[in-house]
Amino acid sequence: MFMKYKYMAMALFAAWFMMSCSACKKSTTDTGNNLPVDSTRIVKSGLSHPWEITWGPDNFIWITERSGRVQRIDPATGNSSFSFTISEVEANGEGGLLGMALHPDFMNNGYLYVVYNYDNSGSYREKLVRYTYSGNTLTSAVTILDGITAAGIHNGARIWITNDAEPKLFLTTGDAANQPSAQQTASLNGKVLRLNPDGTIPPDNPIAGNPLWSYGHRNAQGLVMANNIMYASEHGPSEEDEVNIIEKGRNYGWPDVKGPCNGGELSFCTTNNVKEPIWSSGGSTIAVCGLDYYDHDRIPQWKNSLLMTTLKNSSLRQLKLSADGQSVTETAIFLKDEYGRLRDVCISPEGRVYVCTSNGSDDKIIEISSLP
Ligand SMILES: [Ca+2]
Ligand SMILES: [Ca+2]
Repeated sequence: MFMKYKYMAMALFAAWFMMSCSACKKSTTDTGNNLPVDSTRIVKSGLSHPWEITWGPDNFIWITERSGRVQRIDPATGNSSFSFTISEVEANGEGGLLGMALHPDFMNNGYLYVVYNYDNSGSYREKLVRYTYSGNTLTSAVTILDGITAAGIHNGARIWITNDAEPKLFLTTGDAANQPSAQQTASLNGKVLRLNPDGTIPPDNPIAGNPLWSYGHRNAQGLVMANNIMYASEHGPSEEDEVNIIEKGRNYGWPDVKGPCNGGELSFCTTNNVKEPIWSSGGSTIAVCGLDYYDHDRIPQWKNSLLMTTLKNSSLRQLKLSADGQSVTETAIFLKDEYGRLRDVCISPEGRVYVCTSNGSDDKIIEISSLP
């Protein structure tokens, strides 16, 4: 009888602990503050604010620079075999040419998607445009989505296209310095948007006729899908950078909630079913940016991890995932202060990792082939 009550008390305590601790940060282990990498190699230098680096199905690195240039770079030599400048791009503060993605069937259709900021009759705006790569140039520009508000800060924007029979295009947008827009479902800002690659709106989006997929985002600049889970990294204000798992129709809290739900945020979180981050930076920020998923034998220490670049903290962060991908179990820091601000990351099919800097002059692409 005594044992029965003891177990009941333990179960009640466990239930209370789980409820009261729903806002607690998941326990993660920091395995190192500045771990060494070896076999780094400068692939390319002389760049200016590279924003996107992505590994193409042609085994070249495709890159955008904020001023409007798209290039195709040979990862072995650093030679640029193709360069095209989008003249409409207007770089202003953080704005300019931002994310880029190649269609899964790029080798056949040549579809290349870019998102950039431009001047629309005196208004600074953001749009998503599809080009066709053909004859070693970009032709046939088609506007896929327009009318996103842009500003000198908080423009997002990463693109992810799923590799399905019917691919879907996801785009992160920032609040463009207008915080309430993130909670307004009619606004295109502060969202993860979901479109068909031709710009039409999928019928199974959360709100009919609306590209909104999730909302309450401040400025997400990293986006990757792995094992059917979509991860996004998001800049916090003076605290609480976030990594989120993006789910259909969910509210991610901004500007009412920063990082996990706690203190005065709890009632908003309950009322709005806010989805908490799987990782956040706590009381300071490191300016989290490009995100990719690593699961290759070449660097076994990084298997089943998110790799995330940071600007302010000038590092590459490893976020080791749990087996189900739903939480972060360990974090580690690499390349800290070695190359300056790091903007984006991509991974080759052979498991080599590439990062690009964002220092503003003589920016570089750096290859990491192994860890000690
Ligand atoms: Ca959030
Ligand atoms: Ca909070």
